[in-house]
Amino acid sequence: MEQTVGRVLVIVPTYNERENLPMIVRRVRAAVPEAHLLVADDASPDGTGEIADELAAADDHVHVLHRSGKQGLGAAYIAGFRWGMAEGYDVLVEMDADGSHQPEELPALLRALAGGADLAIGSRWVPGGKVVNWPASREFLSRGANVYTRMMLGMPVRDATAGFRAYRAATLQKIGLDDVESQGYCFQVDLTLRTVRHGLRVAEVPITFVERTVGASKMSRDIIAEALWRVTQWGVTGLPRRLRRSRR
Ligand SMILES: Nc1nc2c(ncn2[C@@H]2O[C@H](COP(=O)(O)OP(=O)(O)O)[C@@H](O)[C@H]2O)c(=O)[nH]1
Ligand SMILES: [Mg+2]
Repeated sequence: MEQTVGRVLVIVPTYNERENLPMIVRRVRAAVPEAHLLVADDASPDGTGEIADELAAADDHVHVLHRSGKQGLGAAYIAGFRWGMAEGYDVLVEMDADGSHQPEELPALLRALAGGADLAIGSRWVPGGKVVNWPASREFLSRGANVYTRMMLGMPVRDATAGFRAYRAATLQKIGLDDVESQGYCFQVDLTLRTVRHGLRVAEVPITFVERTVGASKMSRDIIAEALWRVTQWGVTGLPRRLRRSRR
């Protein structure tokens, strides 16, 4: 597998995930033994950073990026991407620490890259995709966010907010990370839009998303507000471009 896509770095952003981190590291190491892991911890008050250090000390495939404080998922991933690209990884994977993204499904994402995709998204909202243990309110939020995103941005992507994905390093180089302002979960939509606008190939791979059983979600009103505001803004500023396209 790895021969076909090159060196893989799985980036796991953490904020208060001490109960989850050892489990997710163990599962990634078992599912894709060649891959390396980078834990990007925002100085979690619960000591996740120290646990990450212990895991890294015991395993040369595990690395830690300590950040100074909670700055959002987008900022943590950008720091992780930069670290991984500087280290020469060919594929940068995004994966939550809480078990929602099953490491056992990572090989399917990597296969999609090997098959020619520039970005492989682990999708809940394509045929075969599933969500386990979500309250109706959370499913409504995710489906609604994706319907709104598709309407505003006109992207042919069913799960643009998904956080389980694999990028080729070349994709991130092409789309550029320097001017990404998204801090929260709209970071996912932001990078998807950039990838589509660059004419790069996005593959959606069905996954089963399993809601966490331990620890707390960091989803918040502020994160939803940022996403709504930014997607609306991208939709409005991108409108002339969509109209030009549709006339052709
Ligand atoms: N480093 C860092 N990680 C974060 C931040 N916000 C969320 N995360 C991590 O991102 C992943 C997804 O967050 P989670 O709370 O599970 O979101 P949900 O699955 O949408 O409810 C988890 O691994 C979190 O620990 C942040 O501000 N900084
Ligand atoms: Mg979660």
